[in-house]
Amino acid sequence: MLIRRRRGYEIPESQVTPEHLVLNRRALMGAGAALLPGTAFAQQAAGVVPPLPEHQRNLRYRPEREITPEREATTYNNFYEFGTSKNIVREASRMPMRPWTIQVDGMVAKPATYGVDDLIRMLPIEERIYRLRCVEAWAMTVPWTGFQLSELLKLVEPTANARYVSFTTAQLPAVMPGLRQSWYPWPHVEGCTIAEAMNELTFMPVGMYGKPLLAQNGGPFRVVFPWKYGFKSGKSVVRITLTDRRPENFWFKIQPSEYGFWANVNPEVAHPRWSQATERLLGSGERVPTRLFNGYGEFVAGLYTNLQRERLWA
Ligand SMILES: Nc1nc2c(c(=O)[nH]1)N[C@H]1C(S)=C(S)[C@@H](COP(=O)(O)O)O[C@H]1N2
Ligand SMILES: [Mo]
Repeated sequence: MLIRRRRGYEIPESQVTPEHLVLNRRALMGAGAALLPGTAFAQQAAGVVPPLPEHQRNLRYRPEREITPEREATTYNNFYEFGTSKNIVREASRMPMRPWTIQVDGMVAKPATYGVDDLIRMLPIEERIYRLRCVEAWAMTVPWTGFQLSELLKLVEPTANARYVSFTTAQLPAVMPGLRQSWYPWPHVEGCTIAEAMNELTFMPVGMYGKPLLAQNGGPFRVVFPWKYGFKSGKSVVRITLTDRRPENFWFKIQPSEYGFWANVNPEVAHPRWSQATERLLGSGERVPTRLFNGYGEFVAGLYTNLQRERLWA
C-alpha cells in the first residue's frame, strides 16, 4: 500500500510533528484498517479524500490550555453507530468517506445537496482550536479545520419561520454494527435553535490537526458546539434540516431526565449520576475545573438571557 507523505503546507507545522503522523498511522494500521479496500483510511491514502486546501488558524478562539495529543483525540471516541466502547477506530475506518453529500432542506428558500468537497471549495475554511467537554467529564482541546455553519446557512437562505436546525448522521448498516442495537433511536439526530446555529462559534469541521477529518471523529463532516456537552456535536452529518419544531435529539429520547435539548456546560449543575465540577484532560490525565459554557460565555451567554425557565444545563 502506498503511504503518501503529506506536503508541509497541509499541516500547520507548529502542531503536528512527523512523529505524531507516524505513530498515528502505525496505530491505525495495527488496527488492520489500512488493509481494507474502500475504507476511510485507504481512501485517504489513495487520494480519494483530497488533502485540505491551504488555510489559516483563526486566533480569535484561544485554547487557553495545551492541545490534546493527536493520538489521544483520534483513538478515544464516542461514536455509538460503531459500538459503545471508546475504541471504535477499526470499525469506523470501514466507513467510505467519498462520495459524501449533505442535504440541506426544510424551511429554506434554496434547498440544496452539496458534495463535501464542493463545500470545502465554496466556503471560507480556517483552523480553530476549541475545547470539547464530554458530559462524561473527559475533555480535549482540538485544532479543527472547517467553516462556520452560518456561512452554509447563508447559501440556502432560511425562511422567517425556521426556528431550529437539526443534524442527521449517516446510517450505513453495512459498516455500522451499532445500528443493529435496535433499542437506540437511529438515526442519530441532534439539534439547536436558529440563533445557536447562527452563532459564530458553531463550526462544521472537515478536518482535524491539519488533515481531513477521520471517520472516528465524525469525518468527513460534522458539527461542533464548543460551549455544549459533546453529545450535541453530531458526527458524519448527511442532512441539515431547518424546521419550526424543536428536534428530539438522540440522547433526549434515550434518557430525557439526564440529557436535554440545551445541554450547555455548567460546572454547578451535576449530572444525576455524577458531578460536573471538574474534567479529565485526554493525554495528560490532569483534572481541571470545568467552566461555565466551557469558557465560551463571552460568545454565547447572550443567547440564553430570555430563556431562564428552560432547562439550559443538562
Ligand atoms: N452520530 C454520533 N455523533 C456523536 C456521538 C455518537 O455516538 N454518534 N457521540 C457524541 C459524544 S457523546 C461526544 S463526547 C462527541 C465525541 O467526539 P470525538 O469522538 O470526536 O471526541 O461526539 C458526539 N457525536
Ligand atoms: Mo460525550
